[in-house]
Amino acid sequence: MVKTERVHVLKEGIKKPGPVVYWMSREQRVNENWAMLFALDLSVKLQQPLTVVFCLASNFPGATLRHYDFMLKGLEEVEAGLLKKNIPFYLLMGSPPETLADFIAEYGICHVVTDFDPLSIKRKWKGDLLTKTTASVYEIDAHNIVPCRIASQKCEFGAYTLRPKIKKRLHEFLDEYPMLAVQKNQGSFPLTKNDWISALQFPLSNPEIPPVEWMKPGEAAAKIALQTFLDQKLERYNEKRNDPNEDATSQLSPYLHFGHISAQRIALEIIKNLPGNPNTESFLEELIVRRELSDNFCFYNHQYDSFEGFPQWARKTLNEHRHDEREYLYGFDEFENARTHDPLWNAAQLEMVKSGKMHGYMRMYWAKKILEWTQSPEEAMDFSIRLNDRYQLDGRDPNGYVGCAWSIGGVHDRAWAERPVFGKIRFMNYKGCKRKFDVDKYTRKWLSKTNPLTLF
Ligand code: FAD
Ligand code: FO1
Repeated sequence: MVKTERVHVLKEGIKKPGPVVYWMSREQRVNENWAMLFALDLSVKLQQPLTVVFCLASNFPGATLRHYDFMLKGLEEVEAGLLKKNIPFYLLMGSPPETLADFIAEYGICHVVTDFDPLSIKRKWKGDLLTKTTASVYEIDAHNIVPCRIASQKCEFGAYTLRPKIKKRLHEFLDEYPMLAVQKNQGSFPLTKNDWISALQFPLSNPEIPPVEWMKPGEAAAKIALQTFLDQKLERYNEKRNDPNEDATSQLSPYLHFGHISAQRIALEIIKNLPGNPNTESFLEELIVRRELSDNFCFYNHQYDSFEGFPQWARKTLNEHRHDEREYLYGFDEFENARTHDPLWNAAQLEMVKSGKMHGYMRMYWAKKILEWTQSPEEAMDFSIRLNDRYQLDGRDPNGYVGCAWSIGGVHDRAWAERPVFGKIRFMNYKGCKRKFDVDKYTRKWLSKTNPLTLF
């Protein structure tokens, strides 16, 4: 049922009968989740009970109340959905390797299924777990339509090199999901409800950053957002997607980040809805090629969030311009509080702080100006990633690290005409934005939302 190309065996454990656990992490949904489907398949084949756990790490890098609130509400929906399938769901508090290893030992678990994630923190969690358990451990790529390890076995130069590799095999993997069956026997695992009130009792970094109100978390809300995009926006996507004054994009990135919906479901619906249409093509280019390119970069380049991870040509040109005079220089607080000389940049910062989601076009301008107005490209990466992860609902994601590295370090881009500070890194400026959209309208909207000195 689940293609073997999606399955990667992290550890062949001691062969003995015992329950199966799905350690849910990236794909926080019940349905249309290949890791969930694989875990139930395995438990039926072994005639062993299946349970699902989520390890809640209180110190996930960059995560604030805004993110934990969105994520935990989505997980509450997962619990309800799994109860209907007679599959117990436990929220384990504490750092995953230890809490999970204790759970495995306590219940004599013999098979651990988890979902693919290229980020360093997940590699570390899984690496630590392997040293603490004798159970078999399987990793399922339920995020990418063409599994990351299958699409390419190396770090790709850009979309133009990955695209043909994905297109060649897309038809094999872009198939319909089977329904998740009801578990016949959950064994000795009680179908209890978790204590969601106390789940958020741990000390949160930046508790002043409030949950977003305009976007509802969870699997059901993600499906509604997809339907809204299909019904009202897809046909204008090409024409309007780069205009930050228009609500013309899918707004699906937070749902994809937390796994409330799969890219595969989105692609299936888009193609069904508007086959062979240029809007469909350009949307799928972003959803499939660009998104899978981010996982490819983070998986094969462990320095995905730093200057050292930039391509050689970019490091060379940035080094050659390291000592160029900066016309403006700002510290982290000035950026965070939207206190630069540029009202357009300040407006983009406030859109992110206030709404939790900066428009895609503005993210490029926003990050490139941080390169222009900081002491060094290293500092630019540090500031942009910290701000992106702290305020973006879809932050802390391979797309974010690659987005910053593309903007500041030319990752997946080519060399452009040389200029101060940027060297040959692609340049963007206010004038370029003015040619693209009504800058005053966007600036007025977000600067009027609040006094920049009081973010909330
Ligand atoms: P749509 O245009 O509707 O796109 C649909 C989906 O395609 C997105 O949800 C996303 O999964 C994917 N996608 C679209 N554009 C890109 C892209 N450039 N790279 C990779 N995938 C893409 N995306 C995040 O998910 N999290 C981030 O933290 C993030 N930070 C970024 C930082 C910078 C500096 C830049 C330049 C880009 C960043 N992006 C990030 C990529 C992109 O801006 C967002 O994915 C997009 O704006 C999300 O809005 P949407 O879902 O409405 O996009
Ligand atoms: N994944 C977990 O397994 N446990 C967590 O406690 C956790 C917290 C968290 C907070 C914010 C956030 O943006 C992501 C978080 N994730 C957590 C990871 C997330 O589920 C995704 O897997 C990755 O961030 C995407 O690569």
